[in-house]
Amino acid sequence: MLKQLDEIQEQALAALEAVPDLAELEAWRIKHQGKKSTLNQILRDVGKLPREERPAVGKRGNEVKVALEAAYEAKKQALERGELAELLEKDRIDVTLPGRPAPLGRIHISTKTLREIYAIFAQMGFQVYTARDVELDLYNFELLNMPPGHPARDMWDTFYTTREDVVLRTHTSPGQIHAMREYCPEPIRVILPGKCYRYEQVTARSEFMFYQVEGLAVGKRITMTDLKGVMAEFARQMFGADRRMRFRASYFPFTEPSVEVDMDCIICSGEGCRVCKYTGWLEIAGAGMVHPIVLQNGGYDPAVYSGFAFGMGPERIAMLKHDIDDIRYFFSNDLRFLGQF
Ligand code: FA5
Repeated sequence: MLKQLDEIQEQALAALEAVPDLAELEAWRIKHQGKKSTLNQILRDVGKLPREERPAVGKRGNEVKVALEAAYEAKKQALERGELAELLEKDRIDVTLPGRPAPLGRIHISTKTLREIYAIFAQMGFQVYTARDVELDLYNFELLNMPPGHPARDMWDTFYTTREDVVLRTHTSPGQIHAMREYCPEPIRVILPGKCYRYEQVTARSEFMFYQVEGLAVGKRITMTDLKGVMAEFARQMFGADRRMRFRASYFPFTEPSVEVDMDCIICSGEGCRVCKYTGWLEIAGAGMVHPIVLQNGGYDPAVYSGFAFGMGPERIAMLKHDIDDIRYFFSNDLRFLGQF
């Protein structure tokens, strides 16, 4: 029996030596120290032995038990230390590695174009004046020489609100009245940028929401030549000296005479495409000499003062500049498009 106990100790310690991890250590513990282990069986049955053998077997059995327990604890601690070291090694952070770059936003192409427009007009002495997106019918139409029922109101498909006299502005021209009433009788040289809204068919060249930049100059002895000079200088700086610009006679109720300003279409080089409606020209602005009635509504005496005004579309300008063949890209939020600028 004593020899068997020696063997148990020897085998158990040898097996313990080979245990590689905590999971197998638990299996070892159950096998060698568990209730059903041979060692515990022997210790349980000590009472059944002949009286003279009992003390020696009991003593030796307990020694083996204590030895296995001590060896188990030592092994357990060694394995735990090893696993911790392994974990630390695996999770080690290289603090010298550069961080992952966070994606940065870009300036929207409309904003970028607006800023270019501001810069060009700033050189010519124009200040930025901002007016509201939601307007009274009075400013959007009436004070611009379009009383209720005026047929020219049909030029702008309007978003009305639940209040009959409140609209989403269809153009930035109502800002002309706000600016004139604020500055009168001082001379004015302002640009008025902002979003405009039109209840119209969305196509390659027309959106239902887009930007406009209005321009307004009021003073004494301002003539159509000043308008032409300002527009030509703007086009030269925006598009380059080799691009062609033309003034085409037009009609707006708030200017007289009125023109439309076209640039030659860069997309088809003047040959005709769907963006320029097969004309070879793309309209970038409406313009003209401020109508005497509008000057009067702004507080200026048309016998003394005159002025010119224009309203241009930055998206149309960006399309011409960057060869973009569809305006719908601007506000459809596709980062593949927006990231290019
Ligand atoms: C006007 O809105 C006039 N208020 C412009 C004006 C101002 C004339 C001052 C005289 C004096 P028009 O509807 O043509 O005019 O628009 C002016 C410009 O806005 C156009 O030349 C075009 O560049 C841009 N635009 C007009 N409609 C749209 C649209 N649906 N989508 C994108 N750009 C547009």
